[in-house]
Parts: sequence; structure tokens; C-alpha cells
Amino acid sequence: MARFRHTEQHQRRFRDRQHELLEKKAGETGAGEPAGRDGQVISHHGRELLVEDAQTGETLRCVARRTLGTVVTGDRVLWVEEAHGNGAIVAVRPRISLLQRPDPYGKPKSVAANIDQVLIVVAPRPEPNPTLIDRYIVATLALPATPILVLNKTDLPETGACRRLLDEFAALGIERIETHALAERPDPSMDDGLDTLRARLAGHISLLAGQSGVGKSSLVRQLVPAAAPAVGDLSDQSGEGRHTTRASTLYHLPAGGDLIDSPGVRDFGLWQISPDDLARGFTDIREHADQCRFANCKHRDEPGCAVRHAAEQGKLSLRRLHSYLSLLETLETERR
Ligand SMILES: Nc1nc2c(ncn2[C@@H]2O[C@H](COP(=O)(O)OP(=O)(O)OP(=O)(O)O)[C@@H](O)[C@H]2O)c(=O)[nH]1
Ligand SMILES: [Mg+2]
Ligand SMILES: [Zn+2]
Repeated sequence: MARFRHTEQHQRRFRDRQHELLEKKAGETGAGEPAGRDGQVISHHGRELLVEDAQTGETLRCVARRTLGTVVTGDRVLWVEEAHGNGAIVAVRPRISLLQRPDPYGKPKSVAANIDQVLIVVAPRPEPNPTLIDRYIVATLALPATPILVLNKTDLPETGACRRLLDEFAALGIERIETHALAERPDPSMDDGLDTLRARLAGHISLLAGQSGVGKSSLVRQLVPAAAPAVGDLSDQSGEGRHTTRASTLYHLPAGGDLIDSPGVRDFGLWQISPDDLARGFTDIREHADQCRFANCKHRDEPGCAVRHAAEQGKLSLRRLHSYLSLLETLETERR
């Protein structure tokens, strides 16, 4: 079978067709095809999607028409029924945001759509990776969305060291919330931080992001009482009692808003980030850059560099500066 090629003309035609479908009211027909019903993608795993019908709240498995491109958890869609009770997504509503990262082959991989907050979850164990946090912050601000740092597993003795590590992000003005996500608390008087988190999540569409094992799914279980792995859930459970999340899944919060759990990452690369986007994620560096001798100072080895001077004096984290320089270098190589 000849592979279907998406020429410019084709893509334009499909965009027009999508537009036409979106303009129609549900149930109306056009060109022999039902306009589709409104829904929200609540889980995706590869090409398999779970869609929640906007009216009935029922979920069904769907595939997306190939011509639509990427369809991802959080997307608002129009779908039609197909044989065997499955569905097909025929149109995707315009998004407010789409978080993407490069896959190992350098192609964009979509994480979630329409989010306005990213909870960057870290824990004393597994050991945090500060440059991963740097990149999450840059990608979140570029969406644009609000990053929030969540320090989970505050019951563990290494919490103090973890707190100190996160202090270098304080200069960015990013909120930090400390949580404990297990039902049994070692000390019942200890604040589990969940009420603070609930208040921040209400009315927003938030993504839980971070390394595997930091407690993202455990937080979901505390925040969404009805979140026990739903029937038809696309996630899968690995052996040995570990429940590594395999699919991004959206949950409705009791106080309004949605929370998306995503599979843990080992790494998070930046996708289509400009040097300006990068600078926005490093305001701690930008703060000193005004005083550099040269307006176009790159803070590498220029004389009179106020940024390096600040780092040497301990007014700026040297690790953050190195991270910024290395990310900038990667961006510049990619753009060449
Ligand atoms: N001590 C302690 N353990 C926790 C806490 N929260 C979660 N855990 C444990 O940490 C382990 C990993 O938790 P998960 O919620 O599956 O982590 P995750 O971030 O969803 O991991 P992935 O799905 O692989 O990305 C489990 O054994 C949890 O019981 C906490 O606050 N304190
Ligand atoms: Mg998980
Ligand atoms: Zn400089």
C-alpha cells in the first residue's frame, strides 16, 4: 500500500475540514459524516486514546484519524462512533498549550495539551537531578504555564538536603510546596501539604511531571479519591508491586480543575526553545547580566562579566550558570 503523504495542500484541506467540523453543532451532519460529539482525551498510550464524552461522562477507546497529527491527553476533541463500540477522533479543538519533548530520535513527543500549570515533583529518593528541574522550568514558562516545585516524601530523613538543593530555585520566585503522599503518616501531627496543593490545583489543568518513583501517582491517589485505576485505564502495572505509570492520564479534581499524571522520565530534553525562552527560565542569571561590561556578553569568558562575578561571590548558583551555558550551547548547535 502506498504510504499516504501529507502534502501542504492535503494538510490545508484537512485543516479546513477540521474547522468545518468544529463549527458545526454536535449531531449535525455534513458530507455524509456526523459532525461528532464533544469529548476530552483523558488518556493516551501510543496511538490508543481514551476519550470522555462531554455529555454523558462515559469513556471509550478511540483512534485518531491519521490526518489529525498528534492527539494527546488533555485535548478537547470531536469524535464519532465506529464499529465495536470504539470511536474515532475527527477533530481537535484549538489548544491553549502543548507540552512536547524530543524523543530519542529527535522527533517531538507530546506529553499533554491545554495545561496551565506544571508540578515538578522531586523527592529525597530517587536522588533529584537539578538540571532536569532547570529544563522543566524553561519548558513550562515557554508554554506558557506556571511551574510549581513539589518536594514529596518529606517523611524521609534526607529531606533537609533536598530542601537545600531546591533553595537555588528560590531566586526565580517559583512556589515550593512540601508534601507527604502516603496514607499512613509517621507523625500524625505532620502537615502533609495536601491542602496547600489542593488550593493551587483548583480550577487549573495541571501536569504532574518528574522522575520515576518520586510519588506522582501517589499524590493523585490522595488528591482524587475516585482515582483507583479505572476500568479501561490504559496504564499497565509492572511486576514486583511497582506501579510505574505507562500512560498520561487525566483526572477531574473534586474542587474543579484537572490533574494529569504522566510517566516518570529519566531525562527531559527541550523542544523548540529559543534563547529568549531559555533566558526566561534563568531570571537569576539575567538579574546580573545588566551589569556585564558588554551588552551582548555571553557570560563565558568575556572580561567584566557580572554574572560570573556574582557566581564566584556566591550570589548566584555556579551550577545554574553552568547549566544555562550548556543549554545555550545545545540550542546554538541545533540552530546552526
Ligand atoms: N516515604 C514515602 N514514600 C512515598 C511517598 N509518596 C510515594 N511514595 C512511594 O514511592 C514509590 C513510588 O511512588 P509512585 O507514586 O508510583 O511514583 P511515580 O512518580 O508515580 O512513579 P512513575 O509512575 O514511575 O513515574 C511508591 O513505593 C510509593 O509508595 C511519600 O510521601 N513518602
Ligand atoms: Mg506514576
Ligand atoms: Zn556576562
